[in-house]
Amino acid sequence: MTRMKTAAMIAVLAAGPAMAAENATMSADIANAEGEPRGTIEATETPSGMMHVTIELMDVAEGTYGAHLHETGLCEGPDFKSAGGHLAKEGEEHGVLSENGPHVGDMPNIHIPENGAITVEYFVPELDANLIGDEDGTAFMLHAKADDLKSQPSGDAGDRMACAVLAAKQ
Ligand SMILES: [Cu+2]
Repeated sequence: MTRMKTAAMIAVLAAGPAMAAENATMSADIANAEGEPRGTIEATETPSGMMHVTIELMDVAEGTYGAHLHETGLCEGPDFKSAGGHLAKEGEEHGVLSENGPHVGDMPNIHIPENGAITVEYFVPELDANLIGDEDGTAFMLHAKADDLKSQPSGDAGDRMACAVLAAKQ
């Protein structure tokens, strides 16, 4: 009996590293289509179940821009279409102004001031490191226009301006 328990425990331990550790952190460098750095993103699990996301942007023209997590962790310029649509669960529609919204990957617009730099923090429900680190990964996307928070499927936020592939932080 004791031996069986030990065996089971070893199996659990062996499975451990493949699963996201508690308070796992995912991070990435953000770059535009020319590969020029535009900042960083870090997403950390919290005991509440919400993900704490911190985005630092720099060298972005003053304005208001849509920001989302996209379903595929692939940033191929110049259009970044490789990142696919928004990270979303079954049946979710885009935007907090939609009855069936938002997508898990929908985040508030980011208002860049005149100096081109800002740091924002979000608490994102329904998001965790396993979802970000799923088979095809996850990308952060900064758009060229503001997200209207209701147009399907992506808030009419325009071109994809800067992208980042999230990965487990070492
Ligand atoms: Cu987007």
